[in-house]
Amino acid sequence: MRVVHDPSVGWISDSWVQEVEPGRATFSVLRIPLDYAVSYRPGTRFGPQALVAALNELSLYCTDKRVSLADARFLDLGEVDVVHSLEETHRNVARAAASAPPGTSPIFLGGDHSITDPIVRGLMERSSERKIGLVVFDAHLDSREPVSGKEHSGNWMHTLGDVVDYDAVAQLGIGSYLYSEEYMQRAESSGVMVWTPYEIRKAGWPQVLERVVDHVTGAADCVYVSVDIDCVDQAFAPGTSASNPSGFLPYEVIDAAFELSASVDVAGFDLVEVSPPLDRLESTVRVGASIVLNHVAGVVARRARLEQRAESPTEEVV
Ligand SMILES: [Mn+2]
Repeated sequence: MRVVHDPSVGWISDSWVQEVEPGRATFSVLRIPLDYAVSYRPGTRFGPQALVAALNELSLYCTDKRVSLADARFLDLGEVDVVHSLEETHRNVARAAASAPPGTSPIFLGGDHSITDPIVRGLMERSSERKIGLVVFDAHLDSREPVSGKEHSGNWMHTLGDVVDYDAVAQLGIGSYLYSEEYMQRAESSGVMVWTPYEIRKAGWPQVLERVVDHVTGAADCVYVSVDIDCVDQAFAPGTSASNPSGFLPYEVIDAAFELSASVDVAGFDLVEVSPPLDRLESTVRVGASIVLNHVAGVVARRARLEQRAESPTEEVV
């Protein structure tokens, strides 16, 4: 069945462009259909196309935050070339991230979580003068030691340690009964700020996000945001390789994506681990698409606030 859109609403599907339009908030979108670095069940190679299809069913208005995305444009950078060698594929990812057009805010649609390592390296090359911190939403620490010949998506946080300062990293959503005490201690003693869903609910989201932003921006100039959809509870996001009970509710991550991007300079954003073959009623991919758009809405809101401040510098804009 073909959905007929009311043209007066304004849809994401009408906002995909081939060139940067001056004056517009433009997001460069790169699709990375990779799934053979996944640690458990494959299928994320179908994530990017499903996410784009889900995005195309959405309008350009964020009702929750009353933010219009009418001026947002999505520069389609296409798909990264995924080849049999993971090393070569990662090189392609890094190259593509490094060449995201200046002035655009890059969004990466995965794909398994192994892509975050080469993306961050590529973005560091793209703007080498700025130090990048990380805010990661994930049920997993992804800090395992790489095992030769068994490279998988569970060690990118470990491998990024040679270029990222862990004092500028926060991981939100780590699940219970997935790691030993030693893993948590190692993460926290290396400088990473770790929050479990339970701890966040006890402390309150606004307070936690404030502390996360303080932590990360205290040691970095800008922030890369990575969202592994398995941070969302398996009741809402079953379509992922390693789904989890006791994860976040969808709206918690959807809202946090907005609040973060509205308050800090985001160097790039990824949404990974959506696996359509494991999904049910497209619920996982729709949660993922909403998270992506709330990130977009946050960037648009921050940009509008900065422009307003530039126009009336004497006024205090909160
Ligand atoms: Mn994960």
